[in-house]
Amino acid sequence: MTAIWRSTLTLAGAATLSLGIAQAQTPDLSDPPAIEGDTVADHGSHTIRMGIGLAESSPQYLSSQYFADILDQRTDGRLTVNIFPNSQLGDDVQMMEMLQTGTLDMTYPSTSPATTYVPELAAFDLPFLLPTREAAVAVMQSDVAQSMLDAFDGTGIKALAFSENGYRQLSNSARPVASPEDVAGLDVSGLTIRTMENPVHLAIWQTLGANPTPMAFGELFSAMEQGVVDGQENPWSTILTSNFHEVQDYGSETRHVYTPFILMMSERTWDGLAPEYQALVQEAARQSAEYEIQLATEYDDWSREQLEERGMQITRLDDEQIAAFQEAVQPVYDEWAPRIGEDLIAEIQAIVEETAND
Ligand code: TK8
Repeated sequence: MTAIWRSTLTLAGAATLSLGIAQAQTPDLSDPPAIEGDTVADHGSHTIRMGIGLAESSPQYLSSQYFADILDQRTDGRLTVNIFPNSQLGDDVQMMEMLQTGTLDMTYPSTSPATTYVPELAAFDLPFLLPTREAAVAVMQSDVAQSMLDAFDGTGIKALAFSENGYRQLSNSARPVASPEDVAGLDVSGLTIRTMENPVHLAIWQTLGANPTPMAFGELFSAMEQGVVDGQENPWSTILTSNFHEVQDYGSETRHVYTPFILMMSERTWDGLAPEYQALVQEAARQSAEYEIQLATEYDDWSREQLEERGMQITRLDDEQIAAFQEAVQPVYDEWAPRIGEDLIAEIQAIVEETAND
């Protein structure tokens, strides 16, 4: 364990004490894998600024800290990564633009707002495409996914690795939701739902009869607090680590989309690194992405239980109820599959099938 890693734990502990909350801040998390490999030769010192959307307790942050530790340890402190959490430097869209102009070195967005650079990424936004985490991981590790990363070449962004944001679940402040009718509100109005800045997500919630409002993640908490939107959708871990339960009474386990993250670097920063440093950054990105998926997995069900303990009323949906949502969003497939690419979607579905047969 390096000093950087230890300081994270201390911070988490301090937060627990000052809030006086007995509840655990994180589940029992796996320790990061030991950092192995030789120290690379001295090619100069660089400080890398990384902005991320989520909080210090999130798998996104913890794995970024591991990424930083790998670089630190394997360069004798010559590559330093400073992480800025909680969207303090901007949202996913802004931080990707900062990568392009070289005003920020690294960020860790969801794939959904990155579809403006690589349209094929929208395949991940199709609802109910990846039924299991196993299938999702197999797709993220496939050649199909690698070519999506490669497709960033020339955009000003070097895409390094996929990892897990996770299965998205609906939360809202108005009512329990167990069906598409509950979203649309037959006798009342449709829920106003914040979505990511992505047209397929907009289509999903429009089709379900909600009033979707695309909005930056960093503005979401106060938008919900002030009643500008009724709800949002994100993995349980994000709902918990971003304290959304303080302003959202209801949750529904819809699992409607599995969203990946992509760890990325400014091409300008990348081009300024010696080849040996580049290779190390790429390797550390893969290692930390793998660790992130593990942490996200450990967080998922635990976060739902924590949210329940903290008073959120969570509706579990049975297979039939999920099927009702799946049927209701079929028009999204009809509209978007041809635009995203039928062949690409078929390739992804073949990988999904393979994992089901294993
Ligand atoms: C964090 C975002 C976020 C995403 C969203 O930067 O915007 O809802 O799920 O968590 O990538």
